[in-house]
Amino acid sequence: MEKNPVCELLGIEYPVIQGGMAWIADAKLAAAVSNAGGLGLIAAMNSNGEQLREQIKKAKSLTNKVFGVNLMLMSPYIEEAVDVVCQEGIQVVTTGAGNPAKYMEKLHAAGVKVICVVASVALAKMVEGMGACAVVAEGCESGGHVGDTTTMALVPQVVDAVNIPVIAAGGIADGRGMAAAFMLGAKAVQMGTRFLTAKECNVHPNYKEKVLAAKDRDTIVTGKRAGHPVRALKNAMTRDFSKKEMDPNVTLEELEGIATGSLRRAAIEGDVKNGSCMCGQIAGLVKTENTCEEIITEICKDAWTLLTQSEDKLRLS
Ligand code: TUI
Repeated sequence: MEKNPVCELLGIEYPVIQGGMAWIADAKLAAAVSNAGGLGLIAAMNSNGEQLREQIKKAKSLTNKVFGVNLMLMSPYIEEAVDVVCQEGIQVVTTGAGNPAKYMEKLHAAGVKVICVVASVALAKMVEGMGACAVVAEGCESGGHVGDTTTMALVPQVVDAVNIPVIAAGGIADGRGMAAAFMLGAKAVQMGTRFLTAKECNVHPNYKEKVLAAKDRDTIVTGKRAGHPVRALKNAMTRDFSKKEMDPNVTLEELEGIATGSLRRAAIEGDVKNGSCMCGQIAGLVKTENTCEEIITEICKDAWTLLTQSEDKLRLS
C-alpha cells in the first residue's frame, strides 16, 4: 500500500500538522507534536530573528524529529524570520495571512519545503505555480486570521484545482473531522484549537480554560472593516470592537489601536476579558486537556476506523 503523501513528503508518521498559532506555538509545543509523530511548528509571528533562532535551538534540543516554522506574512519580523529559517536548516515552513511570492525563491534555494496556507482556490493555484509542495486549505471555521469560505466548501474545490497534496484546516478537532476531511480529498489535517488545549501548550491557563469551556456559538469574527478578519472567543473586547466597527465615527486607526497587542494580552498575560482569545468554531467540541501524543493517536485511530468501516452509512433502500 502506498504511504500517505504528506507523511512521505515531510518524513512524519501521522498526517497531522499543528497550526502556527502566534504567541502560543513555541518550541515546547512544536517538539511535543513532532515527538508524537505529527508536524510541530514554531510560530515566527511574535519573535524577532534572534528570539526565533532561540526557539529553533530549543526545539532541536527537545526532538530529533522534523519540525517546522510558521511564517505569518503580516509579521513585522518576516524578513528576519525567513533568513533565520534558511540559516538554521529548517526543513519545512508554512506561510499564512498573505501571498508568499516574495520569499519563495530564497526558501527554495535554502532547501526549505514551503507549504502555503490558503483560503481560496486562486491562491492555491498561484502558490502551486511558485513551487509550494502542499497547501493547507483553511476554512473560515478556523481561529485567528480567516478567509470567508467554509472548510466543507473550500477543501474539495482546492483538491480539484491543484496537483499537490491538500491539507484541510478549520473546524477539525477529532477523528470524525479528520475522516470527513479525507473524504473531501485532503491528505492530512492541520489543527490549532485542539493543540491549544494540549498539556504541552504553554498558553496562559485562563485562555486554555476559556477554550475548554466554550460552546458552539462562542466565537465571533471581528476586523472585517479593516480587511483583517479574525475569529476569537466572544468577550468584552470583541463586544467593544464590534460596536466600534459599526460606528462610522470610529477610525480604522482607533480600531487598530484596540487590536494591537490583544493576542499577547490573552495568551501571555491571561487577560481573557480584554485580550483576543483567538480560537476556532470547533472549541465547543474540545473538552479535555490531553497530551499531544494522546491527541494524535486518538484522532488517527478514530479516523481510520471511520474511513475503513463506512460501507453501510448510506443505506437508501
Ligand atoms: O494566518 C492565519 N491565521 C492567523 S495569523 C494570526 S496572527 C494575528 N495577530 C494579530 C492580528 C491578526 C492576526 C492569527 N491567526 N491563517 C492562515 C490564513 N491565511 N488564513 C487565511 C489566510 C489567507 C487569507 C487571504 C491567506 C492569503 C490571503 O490572501 C492573500 C492574497 O494576497 O491574495
